[in-house]
Amino acid sequence: MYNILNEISDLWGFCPFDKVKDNLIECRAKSRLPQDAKTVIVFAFPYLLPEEKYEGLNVSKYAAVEDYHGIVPVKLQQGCDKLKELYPGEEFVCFSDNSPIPEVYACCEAGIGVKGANSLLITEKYGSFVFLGEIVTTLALESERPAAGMCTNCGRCSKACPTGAIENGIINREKCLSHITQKKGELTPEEKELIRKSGCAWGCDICQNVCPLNKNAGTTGIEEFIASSQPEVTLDTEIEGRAFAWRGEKVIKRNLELLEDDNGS
Ligand code: B12
Repeated sequence: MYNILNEISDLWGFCPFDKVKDNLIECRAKSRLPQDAKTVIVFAFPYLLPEEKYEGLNVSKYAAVEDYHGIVPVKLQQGCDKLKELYPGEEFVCFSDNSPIPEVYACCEAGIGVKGANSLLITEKYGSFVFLGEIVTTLALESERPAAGMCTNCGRCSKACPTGAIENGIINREKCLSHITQKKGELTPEEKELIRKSGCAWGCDICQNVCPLNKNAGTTGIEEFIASSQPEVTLDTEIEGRAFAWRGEKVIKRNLELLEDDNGS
């Protein structure tokens, strides 16, 4: 069984389903949860590239590689199929992002990292530059690692956040610049200015880049991410398969034009 989990990712752990069952996120995917779920097998997928691969970067690092929504679920589903062969009487259902599981919390319970004041999971090996995904199963599995706690709360992320979105270890998602870059329609002059100043047309990495626990974050070995890296997005970039595609062409183009305005002025 461990071989199957290691093939999915080198970073995984077990969280009892009971720990998350009262804090599930309301979403359509919730109906796919197995009836008698006992364990959430959580996985972290690193996506950080070597520094030289970020030349010209004008989107957040997670958006510089192919959209993980097309990669992580495939790896998880392959794992589910193999686990089902091994345990035919049990159910295995995978989720990532569009998931009823509060992923950061489940990973902390499984002991694969700590929750940062920036609300993200920080792992020892890859820092917070990881995507999360999970397999929810009826199989009862004993957690191997103790549950992890919080980061050191050094305050750097909250000080560096240009919108003041992080207060006392709690993030205000409406204020988060990543959220602002994803908003549809006309932005306020203040929001436009924030995007221009950040130089980032999609997402935001400021709270991650300043985190001391990310200082020695390891780079990804996942071929699909390495091969697909494209740090600079332009108005001509094919958006299909990119992290910003789901929001439609208008939003990323609007943001890119804001950055162009800045370069021209
Ligand atoms: C909505 C969302 C966003 C929103 C809001 C983010 C936020 N922090 O609230 C926006 C658009 C702003 C966003 C931005 C980003 N996101 Co986002 N996002 C999500 C998503 C889809 C849902 C999060 C959510 O709403 N959770 C529900 C809330 C209520 O959860 P919560 O605050 O953690 O609290 C719950 C638990 O902690 C738990 N809990 C807490 N304490 C306790 C105690 C006990 C005893 C118990 C039982 C439970 C419990 O209960 C709470 C209620 O359910 C998750 C995927 C997922 N399914 O989790 C990705 C996710 C968190 N995002 C991710 C990423 C990569 C990002 C960005 C880095 C992208 C970027 N570069 O721009 C930024 C980072 C911004 C930031 N600092 O958070 C990754 C994070 C990976 C990591 N290392 O942690 C995730 C996990 C997606 C993934 N599958 O990889 N995101």
